[in-house]
Amino acid sequence: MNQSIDQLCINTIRTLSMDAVQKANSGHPGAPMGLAPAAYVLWTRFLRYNPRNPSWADRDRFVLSAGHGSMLLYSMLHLTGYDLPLEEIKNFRQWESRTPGHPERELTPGVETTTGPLGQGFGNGVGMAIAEAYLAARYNRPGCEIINHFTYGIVSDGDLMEGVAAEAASLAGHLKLGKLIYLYDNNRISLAASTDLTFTEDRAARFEAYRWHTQTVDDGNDLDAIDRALQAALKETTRPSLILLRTHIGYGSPAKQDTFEAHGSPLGEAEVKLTKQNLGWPAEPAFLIPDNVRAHFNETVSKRAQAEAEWKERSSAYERKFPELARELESVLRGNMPDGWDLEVPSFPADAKGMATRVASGKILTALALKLPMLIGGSADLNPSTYTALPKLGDFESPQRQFSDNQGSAGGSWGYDGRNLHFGVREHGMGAALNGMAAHGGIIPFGSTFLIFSDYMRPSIRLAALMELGVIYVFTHDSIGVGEDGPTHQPIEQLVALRAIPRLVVIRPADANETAIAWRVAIESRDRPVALALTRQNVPTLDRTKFAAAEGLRKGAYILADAPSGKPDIVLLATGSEVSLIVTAREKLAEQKVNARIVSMPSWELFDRQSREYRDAVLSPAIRARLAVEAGLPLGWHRYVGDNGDVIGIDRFGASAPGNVVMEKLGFTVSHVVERALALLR
Ligand SMILES: Cc1ncc(C[n+]2csc(CCOP(=O)(O)OP(=O)(O)O)c2C)c(N)n1
Repeated sequence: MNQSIDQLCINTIRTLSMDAVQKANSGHPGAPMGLAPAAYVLWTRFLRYNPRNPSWADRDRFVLSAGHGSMLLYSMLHLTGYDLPLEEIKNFRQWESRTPGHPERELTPGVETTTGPLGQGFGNGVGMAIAEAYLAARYNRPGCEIINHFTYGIVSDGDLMEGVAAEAASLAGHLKLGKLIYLYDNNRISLAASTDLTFTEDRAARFEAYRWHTQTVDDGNDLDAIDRALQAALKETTRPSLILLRTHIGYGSPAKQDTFEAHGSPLGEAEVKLTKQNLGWPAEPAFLIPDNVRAHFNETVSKRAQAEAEWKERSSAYERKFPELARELESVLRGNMPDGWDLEVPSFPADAKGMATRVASGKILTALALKLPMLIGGSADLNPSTYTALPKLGDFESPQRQFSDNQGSAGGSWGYDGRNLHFGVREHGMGAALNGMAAHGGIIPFGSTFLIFSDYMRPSIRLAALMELGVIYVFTHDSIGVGEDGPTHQPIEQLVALRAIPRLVVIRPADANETAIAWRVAIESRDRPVALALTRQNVPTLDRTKFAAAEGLRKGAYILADAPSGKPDIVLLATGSEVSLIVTAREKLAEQKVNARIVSMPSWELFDRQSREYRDAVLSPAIRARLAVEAGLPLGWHRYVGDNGDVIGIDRFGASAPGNVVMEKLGFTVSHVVERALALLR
């Protein structure tokens, strides 16, 4: 093959991708074929990584937001020597292979984040750049840059069309994240059509308006032009970069280049042959990697991996000069908690008037943040309502930005060492960025909004669960108890919808002390996201000398108070604000000689993890009269109350009126609980 070594490498990437898709008879060959030159330049001249240590903390991050082009990433990971043998490439999209249809974090070494739902990766990259900027600002010292890396990404038409990318781009531009560099695969084709039918805005102008640095490269095969654009992007330090790269989907395929047929199905045996011929490539064998291509990649990669060796030297110097900071950084990167991290978490005295769990949460979060430098986050423009500001711990903003009006500032420093993220009214962008922050490492991210708007970030929450990321969501205004804002703001099906996401832990604490335990569980949960559902309205702080300790929350459900004999006539279950209803209902029932056990059940997921023995001890399946009370959709509760049990829930939308009135009208009163309990016993 009479081709330059660059060309041979690029055609190897193309043909590996084509062959893998063809063998699997499924997948997306077109994007990898068009993007091969850009990926080649990026991996051989720019990215700093070490395939032998994929989790090296200061590596550059790479996000393939267009996850359908996964074969591009797998080809690169294989050629650059990650632990991804050719057998895995041949096993693309097969059961238990490490080359799944879309890139999956944790499954494939070198894959930083799970992508596939378009736009999410774009937002993850923004979160990674936020994490890098924070850790750099906190731990670097003049002459000692211990954290200093870039976040690169490849984004597609689909990514840029999705709303989540618009939110994330707007945020990144505002934050002046200069170390974020995206290559946009401008191939003018998406899954079902030419972008002439769908996507004709001036993308460069749009990103300029977001205050991004944009460049256009007209020829996606021009390695020098790609190189120059990436160099210029590196030099731009106060704006994220978008390089609009004109590529051709299915490049080299005589019949399918520039058509949407190249997007999502194998080229076909005959077309693969013709394409290889066109590229000056032998038809056989499939999965051909010429020896000189192997040698070239090996040589290049060993040079690139030098970066880690140099970093280790810098690390040793850093440890000598700043031993305390170095220790903190190491433990933060490992995800270890400092000793006594929860010692300052308040406990709350019994109080019949009580406190909203969102308010308790604010006090607890403030105490935790003082001990945990890795805990950073904020809300989607709702801090005054969600109590998620960290007072005096700084605002995460570019040090370059001048503010004429700093209302809403949390106080403390302005800069990338600020712990308060002002996400703006961008729930979905926030969700995607939180995932990127968690995936980056060194951060425990939290994000907050009203429970009703969890719907706006649900796709990101699902991915956090899929990726096993320890993101914390603070969802306040968790029921019709919200009141006057009315049905648009009153969650009904949101709790159940969140519980439906596998691996997500949903916790709806009953009072201030349960909230303190819930936060501990959330901090400790480093491989599962946790959603806290908190009240807007006051709830009584239970007297724990009369009721079981709030520690019981760790088990998901626990007996607050039992029938005197331990043999109740009825079991009452409730979560969150409704726990106080069953507490009083128990007293009323006792007046009528009915013995009730009351169970606080803040988390189904935590409860389901307990032994059968424990679960039976709490629910007593032999007792058929079981009543659950929750101000949300009753769906799912019969699993706990049984076929003969009953649920007081809500299967309609809420209403606009004061919260206590809406609660009363929809049946959340002690007398209604008592009435339904007695009905069950009859
Ligand atoms: C949120 C979301 N919606 C829809 C899809 C299905 N889908 C996969 S790729 C794609 C469009 C592909 O167009 P483009 O992003 O331009 O990629 P290219 O065809 O250039 O590879 C669509 C609609 C998806 N993956 N994610």
